Amino acid sequence: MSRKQRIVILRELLQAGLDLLGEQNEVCLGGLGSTPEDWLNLVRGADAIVADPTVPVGADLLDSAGSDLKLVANFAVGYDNVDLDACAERGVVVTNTPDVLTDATAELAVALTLAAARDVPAAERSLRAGEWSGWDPAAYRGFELTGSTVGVVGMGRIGRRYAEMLRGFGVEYLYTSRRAREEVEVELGARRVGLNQLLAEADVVSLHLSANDETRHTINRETIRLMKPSAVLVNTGRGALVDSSAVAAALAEGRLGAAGLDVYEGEPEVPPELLDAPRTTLTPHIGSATFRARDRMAELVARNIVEVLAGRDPVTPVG
Ligand code: 8YV
Repeated sequence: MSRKQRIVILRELLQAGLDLLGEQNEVCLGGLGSTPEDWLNLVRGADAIVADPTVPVGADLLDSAGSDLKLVANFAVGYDNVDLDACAERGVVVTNTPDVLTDATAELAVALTLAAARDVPAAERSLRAGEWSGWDPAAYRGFELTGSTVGVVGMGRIGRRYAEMLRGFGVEYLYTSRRAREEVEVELGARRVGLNQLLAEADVVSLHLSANDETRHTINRETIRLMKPSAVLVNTGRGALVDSSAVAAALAEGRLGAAGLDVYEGEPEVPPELLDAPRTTLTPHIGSATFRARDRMAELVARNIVEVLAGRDPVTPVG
């Protein structure tokens, strides 16, 4: 009888995914509280590993898994936590969960755009604190999205969906992308420009880049100087795209209008300077956190495992 395949879920996989893994496999769960030390032990002898953005997958983990390892299935579309070279050197396939979270993440970017522009969290806090003393024409004023210029930094799947969702606001679009995206130019009248021009002209700057050495701190002290003092910055990509101290300082000094952020460097810590900064809407990395998207992500993780362990091609390989 052939041996059971060992699938190690380093933290958590939703039931929708577990249901597809089948009883013929051995499935081990680390749980949300598991530590890097636990992971090194758990992976021993694994045929497949399920990771997520909080689990760095590097040479040490791969070596601890050993030579049976065939697949790292990342429970996310972003895979900056995975050392792709180390996986390739060991012949380990890497997969992610694209498409199924595009709508959910784009919707959160829209929500953050509006919430930050109108500073909904501060208004809500003020109401709850009993500070609302009646109608005041000068109070609680924010920025209006209608008719504004929206800069989409990174016109991939999520950036495009975000742009499409804003159509009803009659906005103009600028975008950056490694290559021209004819579809969005035709569909939305979007203009491809360099980053500096986008930052100088946009009323809203929404980041949809993957995190790597080139994109680290795309928004920093210098690039913020190019932005309008009323600009709204939105980040649903990765925390590393933004120098949070520079953003917090610019907000405090009135050199930036507002920020809606879902991701942070060093999660789950949130840079304290952001917590103290005015006009910030901060959410805890919930871009894909809808019932539908998370279930479909979990299913895609499982489908990749089933295919690769059966010796077939992965459904959504990376690289
Ligand atoms: C979360 C994401 O990381 O897919 C990504 O890249 O950032 C989000 O979907 C994911 O939900 C955590 O598992």
